[in-house]
Amino acid sequence: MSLRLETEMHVVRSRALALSAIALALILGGCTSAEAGRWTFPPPVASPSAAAAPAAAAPAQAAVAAPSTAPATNSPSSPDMPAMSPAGGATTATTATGSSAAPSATEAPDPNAPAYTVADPNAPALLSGAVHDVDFPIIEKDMTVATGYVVHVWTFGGTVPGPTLRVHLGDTVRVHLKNETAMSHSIDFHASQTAMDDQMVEIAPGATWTYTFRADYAGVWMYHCGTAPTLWHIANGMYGMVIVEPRGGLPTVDRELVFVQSEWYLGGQGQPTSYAMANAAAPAPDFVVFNGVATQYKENPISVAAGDRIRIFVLNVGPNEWSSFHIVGTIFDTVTKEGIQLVKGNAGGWGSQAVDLAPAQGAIIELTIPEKGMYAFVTHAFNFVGRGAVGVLMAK
Ligand SMILES: [Cu+2]
Repeated sequence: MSLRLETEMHVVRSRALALSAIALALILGGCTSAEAGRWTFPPPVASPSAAAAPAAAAPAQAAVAAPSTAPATNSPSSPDMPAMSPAGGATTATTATGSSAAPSATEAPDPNAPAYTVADPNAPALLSGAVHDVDFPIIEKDMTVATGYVVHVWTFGGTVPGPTLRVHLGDTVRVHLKNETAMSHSIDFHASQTAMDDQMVEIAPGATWTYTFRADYAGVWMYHCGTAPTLWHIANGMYGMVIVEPRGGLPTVDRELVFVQSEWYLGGQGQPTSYAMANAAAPAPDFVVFNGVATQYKENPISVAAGDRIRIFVLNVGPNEWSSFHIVGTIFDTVTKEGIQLVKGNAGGWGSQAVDLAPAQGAIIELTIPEKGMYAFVTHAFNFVGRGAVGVLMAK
C-alpha cells in the first residue's frame, strides 16, 4: 500500500465550508539580536501588533490587507486572472470567502483546520556587518497550506519557506543548526561552494551543526535540506532563499517583495507530504503556492501604490515544476536571472513579460506599477493558477 493510501485513512472527509482566513503578518525576515550580529529565527512574536511591525531598517512595509479587502471572486478584471476553479475536477474546495484553491487529489478540506497564517511578503533588510551568525532550529509542526488543508511540515526556523537571509557579496555566514526533531536532516546553501561531505553533513536528532560559507556570488539562491530522499525533504518544506546583493548594493526602490514558489503533494490531513506523489515521473501537485500557502495573497492582497518602483526577489524551489513568473498588466524593465541581466533603459528598448525559473533558479525583477488598480501575479503555467499560484498587488 502506498504511503498516500495509508495516510488517506486519516483524512477527514467533509465538504462543509471552511473557516475564513484571519491571519497575522509573519515577519519572515525579522531578526532579533540576542547578541551583536546574531540573528534568531523565528523571531519572537509577543502580540499581533508586534507581529505586524516591520523589521528595523527594512524598506517600506505595509501590513497585509484584511481578508475583507479581497477582490470579489469570479470577477476578474483581466482574462489572465480566472476565478479559481477545480484543478483536477474531482473535488471543489470552496472557502467561506468564496475563493478556492482546489486540490487535484481525493482530499477534502477539513472545516476544523486552523486558518492559515499569511506570510509577510516584504523583503527583509540587509543583515548588518560582514559576518553573520544565524540560528536555524530544525522544527516539525503542523501548517495550514491552503484553507482546510494541514500538512505536518519539516522546517528551518519554524516556517515554510524558511527565513530569507539577505547579505552582501563577500560576507561570511555562519548558520547554527539545531535538530529538534526525531529525524536526521542537513542543509545545502546554493550560495556556497563546498564539498558535500564537508558542510552538508547529516545532523542527527538533538545534534547541532554550524554551516559556514562566504557569499562569493550575487544572486537569489536556494537553500534546502539534502538528506535522502532530498526530494521528500524539499517537498515537506525544508527550503528558503538567500539574497546576496551585488558589489555596491542594490539601488533604493519604493518596495521590495519576496516570493518563493513551491509545490505541495498532500499526504493526508496532518501528515507529511506524499513522497510517492512528489516522486512521480509526471508529478501532479495538489497546490502550487507563493510563500507556502495557496492563494494567500489573492485572499489578502498586497497593497502597493501606483507609480511605485517595485523589486521582487523570486525563487522557484520546486521541487519539480518550473515557474513562469508574470504580473498581469505590467512589464519587467529590469531582470537579473541567474546572473543574466536585462537593464532598464537598454539601447534596444527590450522588456520582459515572464521570467522562467527551473527548480532552484532565482531572479530579481523590477517594475513600475503603471496605474491604480489590481495586478495579479501568477506562474503563467496556467494549470497551476487554479492550484493556488496566484496573488494580487492592489495599487492605490
Ligand atoms: Cu531534512
